[in-house]
Amino acid sequence: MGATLDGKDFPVAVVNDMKEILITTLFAGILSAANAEKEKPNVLFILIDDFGWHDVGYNGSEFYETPRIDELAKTWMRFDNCYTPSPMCSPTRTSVLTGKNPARHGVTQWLKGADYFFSREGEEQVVYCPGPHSSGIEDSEITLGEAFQEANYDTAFFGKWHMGNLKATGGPNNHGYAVQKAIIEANSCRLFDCAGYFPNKAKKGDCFTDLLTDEAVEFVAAKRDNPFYLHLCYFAMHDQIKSKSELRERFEKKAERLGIRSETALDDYSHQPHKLHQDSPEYAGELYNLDRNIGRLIDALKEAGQYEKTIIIFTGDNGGRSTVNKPDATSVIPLRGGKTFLFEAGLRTPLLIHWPGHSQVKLRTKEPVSSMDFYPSLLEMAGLEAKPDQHVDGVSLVPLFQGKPLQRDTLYWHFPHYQGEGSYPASAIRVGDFKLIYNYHHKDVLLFNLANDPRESKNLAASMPKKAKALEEKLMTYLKENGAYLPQSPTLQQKRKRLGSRKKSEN
Ligand SMILES: [Ca+2]
Repeated sequence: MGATLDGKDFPVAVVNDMKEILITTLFAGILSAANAEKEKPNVLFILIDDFGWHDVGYNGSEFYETPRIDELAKTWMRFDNCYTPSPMCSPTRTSVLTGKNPARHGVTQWLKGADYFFSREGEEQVVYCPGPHSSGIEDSEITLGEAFQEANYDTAFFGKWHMGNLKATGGPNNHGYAVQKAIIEANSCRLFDCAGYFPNKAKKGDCFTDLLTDEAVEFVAAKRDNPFYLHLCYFAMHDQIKSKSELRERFEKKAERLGIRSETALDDYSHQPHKLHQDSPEYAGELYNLDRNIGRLIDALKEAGQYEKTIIIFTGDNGGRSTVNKPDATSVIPLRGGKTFLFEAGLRTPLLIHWPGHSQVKLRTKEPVSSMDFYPSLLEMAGLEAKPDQHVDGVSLVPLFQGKPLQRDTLYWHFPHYQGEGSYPASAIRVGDFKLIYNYHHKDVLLFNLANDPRESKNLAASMPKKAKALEEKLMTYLKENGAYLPQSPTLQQKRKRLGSRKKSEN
C-alpha cells in the first residue's frame, strides 16, 4: 500500500522523491524571496531648491556650467516638461511625499506664509486665502517614506524639510523616514554658517551643500541588508545665493569675457522687473559647486557598486526666481514668470530619471509630467504595490520608459496667495497645448497655446472665449470637487495685518 498525495496512491519511493522535490522547491522559493528582497532597487531622490528650467547647460544655459548634470542628461531619461504642482517650496514638497495636488492636501503656501503682506501702489488686497493646513503635512497621509518603510527599505531624509516645523509635524522621523539628518525646517539656512546641522563634523565656513553630500555619500556606501531610499534635499539654489570665492571669481571673469550685461524688463502682469540674462557670478558659482557635488554623489554610488541597483530622480521643487527683489536672481528666459508665478518658469524645472535596465541613451520625452507622479512611479519601478487611495493625483511614469503616452490629459495648479514677487492669487489648468491661468485678484483669465507660444506672451482669452470658458469651468469644478480652499474677501482683521511696511519675503 503506497502513501497518498492528494488522495492518490503512489509507491513509497516515488512519494519520497516527490517530497524531496517539494522541499527543494519550497526552499528555493524561500531563497528566491530573500534574494528578491535583496535585489529590490535602491531609491535616491534628489531635490534642488528653486531650480530654474534654464539653469542647466543641457537646457541651453550658456553662462552657468553644469557639466556633471549635463552628463547625466545624456544617459538618463530626460523630461523636457516637468511641472511642479506649485511655484513654491512647501506645497510641492508635500505633493512629492503624498502624491496629491496642493488643492487636495491643503498645504498651498510656503510655511508659514499664508499671511503674506500685499501692497502695491494703486492696488489693494482684495482676497485672502489662509492654508487650511498651515501647520504642515498631516499625520493622516501615508507618505512615500511610509510606503517604502512598509516594504522593509532603510529610509532616510537629509536636508530641507519645510513641511511644517518639527514640533508640529514630528519631522521626517514621524513620516516614514527612520534616519534624519541636517533637517532645515524652513528657510533659515546660511550656506556657509551651518555647522550646527552637522554636529562634530563641520566648522564655520564649511559649505552646507558639501556637508550634505558627505552625509549622502556615507549613507549610500554603507553596508546594509535592506535596500535604501534616501530623500536628499539641497538648500541650493534658494536665496540667499552664495558662492565659494574662487568660483565667484571664475564666473566674474567669464561674465567679463562674454560681455554679459545686467538688464531687466518690466513684466506687464507682475509690474516687476525680471532679469533678461543669467548674469550673476554668485549664482553661477553656487550652481557649479552644486553640480560638482551631484557628480561626487554619483561617483560614490558607482564606487560602492550601487549605481546599477539604484533608481535616481533628480529634480527641483519649483522654478527659478527671476524677479530682482532678491539679489542674484537667475533669468528664466525663454520662459515667463519665475518662482511664485503660474507661468511656465514658475512651474517648470529640470527632471532626469535613472532607472537601471530601463533608462536608455537618447531617451527623452516632451510629455507633461508632475512631481505628484513620483510616488506611484517609484512604487511601480521598485515592484511595490500601488496605493491608489493615497497618490490620487499622480500617475506612474513607467509607460514613458516603454515609449507609450500617459493616460492623462489635464494638469491643475492652485496657488491662491499673494507674494512679494508680484504674483497674484491664482489657479491654472493645462489641457493639451492650452493653458489657462485664473487670477483671483482681478477676476480675469489668461489663455495661452504653449505649442506656438511657450513664452506665454499672447493672451488668447478674448479671441477664444469658448475655449477660455470651458477651461475655466473645468478648473473651478476640479477645485470645488476636491475641497480646495478658495480665496475670499478678507475680514478687516486680515486686511489690517497687511498694513505697515513691506514684510521681508522668506518663501
Ligand atoms: Ca523652493
